[in-house]
Formats: sequence, structure tokens, C-alpha cells
Amino acid sequence: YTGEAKMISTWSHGQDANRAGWLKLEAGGSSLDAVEAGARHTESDVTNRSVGIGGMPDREGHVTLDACIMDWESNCGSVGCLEGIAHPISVAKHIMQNTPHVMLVGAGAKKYALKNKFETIKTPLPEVKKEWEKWKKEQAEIAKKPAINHENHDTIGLLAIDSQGRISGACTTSGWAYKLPGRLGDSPIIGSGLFVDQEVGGAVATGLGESIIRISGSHAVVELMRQGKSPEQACKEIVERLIRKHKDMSGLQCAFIAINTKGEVGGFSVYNGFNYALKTANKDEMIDTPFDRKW
Ligand code: SD4
Repeated sequence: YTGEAKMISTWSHGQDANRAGWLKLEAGGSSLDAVEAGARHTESDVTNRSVGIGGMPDREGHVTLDACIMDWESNCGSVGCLEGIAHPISVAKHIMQNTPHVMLVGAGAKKYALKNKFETIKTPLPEVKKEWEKWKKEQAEIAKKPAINHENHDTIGLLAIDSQGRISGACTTSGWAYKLPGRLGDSPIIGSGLFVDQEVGGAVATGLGESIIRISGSHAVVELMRQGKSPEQACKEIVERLIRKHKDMSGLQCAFIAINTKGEVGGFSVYNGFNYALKTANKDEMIDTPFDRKW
């Protein structure tokens, strides 16, 4: 690999996550260490309502976390519907490195995390609980269909390439606010929320998970890059595919970011307003992606 080490992460909080990840890369750590450190940073952020400790609960008041991680050797690990554990991304990595499995969910994932002494947390935060109680009152009448809160899109997806050219990715979220209990989005699903193939590159997704699962989004982006598309072009074509599969796109925001083995990066979103953070040795900036349409 002749390019430079690089890290990209979704949304503006991606900038702090990148900085946390960069410390690992600077110290000679791998891209895997970097994406884990970045994800952990956001999971600890009490102000983020879509990830980790500050996450919004499901409709019954439980904050259930989803995360996955993948490295340059196609090792991958994932947790779904994990409650009360501070760093789902590290549990996902632990599963990847210490079990023959890829994915643990719910009670089994919790048992695994506790057995391996992962830090516990009490969720929802009191202020989040208040918001949920208010919502519950308002929704008491409606409530058959989960209300999708389109403001609630701060999931973090991270991709890094280290100085040896090794690519890793991570993704962590509390999912959509007020989801049905037990709901998993794209974020813990290898191939949907995240995919890495060292022959090609990696991609991560953010947005309405159901729509991303429907097209196996991140895997699809990587496959287009395999066919020679640039990261931006691949993300664009997959956003367009996603749009074709949905009759009603009102309020349905989704975005992908991607990196290839040359270290080229790009992204694309359905609506304007999506951005991602880029960090290199001498860059630390936000990039607005091109988009299909305006809100
Ligand atoms: C999900 N994709 O659970 C996540 C939500 C998200 O920014 O990305 N929010 O559907």
C-alpha cells in the first residue's frame, strides 16, 4: 500500500470518533483498533441519541444496542438487541476473536458480555426516559405501526485503512427510536450495515435500516467497487437502487460511505444534509456528500 492511513466516519460526531481512532493508527495500531476506538468514543457520548449510552429506547422503554465489526481478513463479529452494556462494538469484536460464531443477540449476547466482564450501564438515561414517557402518552392512541423518527439518525459507521493498507469497518447504533421490541436494523448485519473485502474495499450505511437490509446495501456497494466503480459512484448506484425499491421515499433518508484499497473514499445519500468526517495525517474535515434529492 503506497497511500496514507485514513479514516472516515458518518455524521459530524464522526470527527471526534476519527480523532479517537487516529490515536490508535498513530501509535502503530491496526485499522481494526482504530474503528473500534472510534466507535467506543461515540458509544460513550451521553449526548448522542442514536448510539450507546445516550440512545433512545424501543417503544417499551428498553435501549437495545446493535453493532458489528469486520476486518481485512473477512473476520467479523456482531451483537444485536444488547441491553445494558456500554460498548457493544467491543463485544462484537470479542465474539469475532474468541468464538466460532459471528453474531450473538439478546439474552445470549448479554450473558456473553457479562461473562467476559464488559462494562455495564443503566439505560435509558433519565432525560431520555422522560422523553420516552412523553412520547408514550402522545402515542397511546395511535401505536400500531412504529413511528419512524427521521430526526434520529446519528448512527456511526466507520471505515479505516492503515499504513499497511489493511481495511476495517465498524458500525454501532441504538437503532430507530421507539422501534418494536426485538427489532434489528441493518447495523448489526454483516453485508447490510457494513461490509469489508480486502480484495476491494469497504462500505458502511446509515439511515432507515429496513430499506438498507432490503438491498443488502453495504455488500452491494463493495460489489460495484469490485466491478471498477469509484467509492462515490458505487454508493450513488446503490442509493438509486434503494430508491427504486421504495414506492414512498418521503422522509426516507439513507446514506453510504465507502473506501477502496487505493485509499479513495466517497459517499452518497438520498437527501441532502448527510456528511461524513475524514481524517488523515494532515486532514481533519467534514465532507458533504452528493445526494439524489432535496428535503
Ligand atoms: C437502524 N441504520 O437501526 C440504523 C439507524 C441509523 O442513523 O442509521 N440511524 O436502522
